[in-house]
Amino acid sequence: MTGSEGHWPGPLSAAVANLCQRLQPQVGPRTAAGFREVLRRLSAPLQVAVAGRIKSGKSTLVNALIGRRVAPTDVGECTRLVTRFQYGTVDRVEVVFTDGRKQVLPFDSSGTIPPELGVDISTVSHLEAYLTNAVLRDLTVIDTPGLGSLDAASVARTEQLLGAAAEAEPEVAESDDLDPVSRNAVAGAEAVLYVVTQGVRADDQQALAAFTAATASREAGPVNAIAVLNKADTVVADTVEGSGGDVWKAATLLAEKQALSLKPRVADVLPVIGLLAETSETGGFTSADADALRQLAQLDEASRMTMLMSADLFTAWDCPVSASVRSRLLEKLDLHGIAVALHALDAEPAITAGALRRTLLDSSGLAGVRGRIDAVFRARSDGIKAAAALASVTALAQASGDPGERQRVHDAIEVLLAKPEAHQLRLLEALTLVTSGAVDMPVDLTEEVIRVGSGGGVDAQLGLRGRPRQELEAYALERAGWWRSFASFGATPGQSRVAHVVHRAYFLLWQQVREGG
Ligand SMILES: Nc1nc2c(ncn2[C@@H]2O[C@H](COP(=O)(O)OP(=O)(O)OP(=O)(O)O)[C@@H](O)[C@H]2O)c(=O)[nH]1
Ligand SMILES: [Mg+2]
Repeated sequence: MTGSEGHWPGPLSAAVANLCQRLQPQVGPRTAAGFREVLRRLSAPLQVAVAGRIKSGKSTLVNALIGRRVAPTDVGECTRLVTRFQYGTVDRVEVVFTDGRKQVLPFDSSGTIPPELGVDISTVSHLEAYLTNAVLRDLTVIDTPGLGSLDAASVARTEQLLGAAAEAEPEVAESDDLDPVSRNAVAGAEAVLYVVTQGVRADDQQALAAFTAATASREAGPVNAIAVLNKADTVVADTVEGSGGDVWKAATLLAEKQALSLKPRVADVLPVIGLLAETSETGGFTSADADALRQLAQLDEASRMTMLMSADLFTAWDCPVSASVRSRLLEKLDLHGIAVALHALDAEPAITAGALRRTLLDSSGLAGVRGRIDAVFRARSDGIKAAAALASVTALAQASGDPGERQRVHDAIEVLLAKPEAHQLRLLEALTLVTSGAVDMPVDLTEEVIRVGSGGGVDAQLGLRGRPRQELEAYALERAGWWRSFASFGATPGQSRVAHVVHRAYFLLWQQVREGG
């Protein structure tokens, strides 16, 4: 699919695609091959990597998002591999070997990718899963091995995907004419859903920074990264001040605190209970489960309280529901989910299994995560993809080793960026400079740059959601003026560069308000 009439996600991507097509005859064969790959990716769905530390619940969330329990969780060698879930007309999994060979894998009887592949895993590059699920039509979801795992090879795979290992590991593929550096430049994910659990560690920060830096030449953190605080159900409410003993409230407060330490690298940290989301979204919650819960709801208060104190007590306590059924409930819902279900049954004893499933889904927080994915990723995929593509184009030219070629590519990019419709790309670049710390800005100005650069509609970009037009217009003009003088007086060269871009962004917003009204 190198075709000239690809369907791009929007005008920016189309402009970058056009640039690649025009440059193709003027560059060497290797760079041209890279450009073909860039073009292919530009017309493909946005690639979102789900990343995070080992056992943080990445695969569980992937399943919840896709709506099918297809990624193996917990054990097996698959959890050490990168798996790309993309749309296909027939469900199919392929093992892709480092030498480019592919081998079709059967799903196991429950429709999951078999946790053991039966091949030498050190020869495997990654897995490609094609699924008919509608969610994947405009989003390719990439499950990754945990960062911080003991197994260096899996970490390397993830880092390579996230772009952290720019010059790393020459996993040479003979099947195409791209060298490793170039392949890496175009292979990285375009956006990341970062999974943390209670307590953000220094290496979480590092991984996110690496991702931002790798895609950095034109891309930004808060534009293409969101984080979730997974396993919200396991937060001990009493340890979080202000939670009033409520688990969800405690998790929300914790997530807000983590947002402070992860900002400005991510747009948001949202609490989520991946396990409940997975169980309720993938058909894991059955009417037999509902019946078992119904029986448990009838126990006397004291037994119920005791059983809900720990997983051990829950399965070991003497009770009419069999121990194996209880373990199954634990596996699917964990204690908090069971408590949520029992609550719902108390409130409405005749509640149907379907409604119970819905209650569990609602309490998982998945809707909030989906909403953010839509707002942050999907709505901006044109800008994100265009920026990623430009970063790849730049890296390819850099790697070519031909100064003339590098100059031609550089000039073409400058021409592109000078166009008004490409200003969004400049803004993304400015955002990156500020959020990565490359340009030092006072906190309030940093926030402003992020706001202006993060899209979501003119009023949101101006920080005046839902305000009348006159107010938007006046404010845009006032800030445009302010940033212009900031660019000229009293700013460092880096700040001045950013300020020019922000000034112009406000000016374009002002125009937009005037024309829109
Ligand atoms: N209580 C609870 N358990 C969860 C939640 N999400 C995932 N788990 C459990 O955590 C374990 C690890 O989940 P995975 O989805 O395999 O985690 P992962 O991050 O993909 O793990 P690796 O790929 O090995 O790094 C599984 O037993 C899940 O059932 C959650 O929200 N709450
Ligand atoms: Mg996993």
